[in-house]
Amino acid sequence: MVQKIIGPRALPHNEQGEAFAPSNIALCKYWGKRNSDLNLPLNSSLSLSLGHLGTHTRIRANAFKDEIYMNEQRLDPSAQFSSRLIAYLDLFRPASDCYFRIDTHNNFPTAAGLASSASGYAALAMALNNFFSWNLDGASLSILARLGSGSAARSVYDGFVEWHRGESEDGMDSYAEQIPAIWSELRLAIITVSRAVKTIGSTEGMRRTVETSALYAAWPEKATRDIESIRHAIWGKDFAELGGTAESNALAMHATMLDSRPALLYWLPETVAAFHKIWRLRQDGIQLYFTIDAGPNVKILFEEKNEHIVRGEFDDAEIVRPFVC
Ligand code: 2P0
Repeated sequence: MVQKIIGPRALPHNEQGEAFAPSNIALCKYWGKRNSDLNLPLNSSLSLSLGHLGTHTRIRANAFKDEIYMNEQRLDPSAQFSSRLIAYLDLFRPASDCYFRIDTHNNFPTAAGLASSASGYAALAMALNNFFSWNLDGASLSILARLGSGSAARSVYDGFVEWHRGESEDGMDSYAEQIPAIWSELRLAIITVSRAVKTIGSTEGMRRTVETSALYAAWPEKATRDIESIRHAIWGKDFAELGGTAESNALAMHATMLDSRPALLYWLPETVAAFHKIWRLRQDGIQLYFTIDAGPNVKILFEEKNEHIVRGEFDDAEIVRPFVC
């Protein structure tokens, strides 16, 4: 598959290649794979990129071995993070004795509990594209990023992004595209409930859900309907439809997790308390909606006019303006 995109590997390279990719939060979630080697999803998904919050990566040639630095710290090559990254680099080496030095920086607070794999693999695929001067288009970059981590397929663009699940077995039609809409007043707040590393990662969580949850059968169809509604909401700038659908989609994903054996529950008491607080404020007429990924931290969707309320009600909220430079 990689050869179909980049052609023969024996290319000269530049002195270095670098790129930035934003983190992203799905409004319609990716949950479940039909092929775990190629990260091919069972449903399409739709996300919002987080503007300036993301990963910057620089790649250079290195003698003798790969070296990976994250936020200036040299990583142990045998750590799980490094071996996954090195296996990804293996897909692109022009020769087996060609090594890389990777310097990667996440500018979002680690405490925010944002997944680093989405922006990380998108930035790496884009930095490789610059290093080898492949001149790839967005769809090809999205496919290469997807091979590192599914959600990275969406992080090669800013703004609203739809990742089409595709149908083909080789995954060449499973890539993301930008939805060219701008919604300057849209805001997202990250409410950090826990900084602990989760015990069950998304890859394992998805596998368990697909294999054991009876409710999962209804999920791909729900996701298809939700993407339709979110697209409609984006083009009509209908915030209640956007937020309401995103919230319902996240809760449905968690329902399939709860239905798994053994059950998967990523929520903490503080997570549920945040849900209740958001619902209470909504009953009082303040348009706040939440979404939540495979972890305990809550993301609130709101419009600019309610920013002071979110700041007042949620002390440690990290507020993101996805469409403001
Ligand atoms: C998403 N998540 O759409 C969903 C919602 C978590 C919950 O994409 O196995 O780290 O690398 O393809 O991309 C997290 O899954 O999983 C994710 P892999 P990934 O954002």
